[in-house]
Amino acid sequence: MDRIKEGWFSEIGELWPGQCMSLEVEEVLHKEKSKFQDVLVFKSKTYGNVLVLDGVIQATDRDEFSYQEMLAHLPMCCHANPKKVLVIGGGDGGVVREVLKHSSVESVDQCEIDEMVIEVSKKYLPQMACCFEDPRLNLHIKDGFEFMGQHKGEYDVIITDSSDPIGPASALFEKSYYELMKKALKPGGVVCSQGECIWLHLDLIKDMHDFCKTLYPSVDYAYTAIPTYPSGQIGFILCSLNPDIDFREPVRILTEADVLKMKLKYYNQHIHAASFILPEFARKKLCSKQTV
Ligand code: JA2
Repeated sequence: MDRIKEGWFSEIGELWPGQCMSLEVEEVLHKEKSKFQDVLVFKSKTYGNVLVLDGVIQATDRDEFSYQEMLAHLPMCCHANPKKVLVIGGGDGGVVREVLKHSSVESVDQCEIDEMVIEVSKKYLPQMACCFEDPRLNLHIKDGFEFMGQHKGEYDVIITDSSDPIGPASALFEKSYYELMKKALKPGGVVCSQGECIWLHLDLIKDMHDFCKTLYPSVDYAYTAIPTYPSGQIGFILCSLNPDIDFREPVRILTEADVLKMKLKYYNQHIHAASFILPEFARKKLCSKQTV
């Protein structure tokens, strides 16, 4: 399907029926089918370079920091001393870039299924793919679900930076994956996953929130504003085996000096707390007992 017409890319998809985001295209930089998906990178008129997988926008130069910083720093700041971190997916490199800004981190395993995503990101999204040579990073080109099953009690923080539940990432939205993550965590560990959007996927979020609560004593949901994801928002599901954790109150507060030193453009201690405050329709749904 050709998604570029008359110089505009349109993100048409069954997960957001009846609506789409369009970006004006200056130049197509890369178009290829990988083993897993269609990979497209184009230079847009006003959002910099854009990575698209199977017709779905994954990252743009202009607004990626909103998603990458929140997905990384929400869980990292809720752990007292995160040393060993696992990132599933995230082949653009942005989340690893953020994780490595924490000086407590000794090693990061990253497991990305599609090597082509990493290769095109190194070439066309260098501000994201800037840390693949870091000696603390161990890169695995593998299926994330399988990788998770092979690691037990190893990680302080596990971050799942996945595309949507249709396509190669679908298994990462299932209960069995959250069971495997639970086993892969160290005591007191924290997980944080791409959690879709309350305007479009509240049923899916409710379902995940419910099954997470059967597995973990602490579960919460936060979200961020990002213009190029459907409906302009995307959320994060946080879980921990530590029953005393309050995700809304980070155990490590980044000072203004930290924020400056880490070159953060979105995350700070105030947005951390604010990101968990849901509008009433979503708060009510996630609090309610029924699973409908
Ligand atoms: N972007 C990615 C990724 C995994 C690999 C490379 C880029 C994302 N996960 C987040 C996508 C959010 C999708 C919103 N419709």
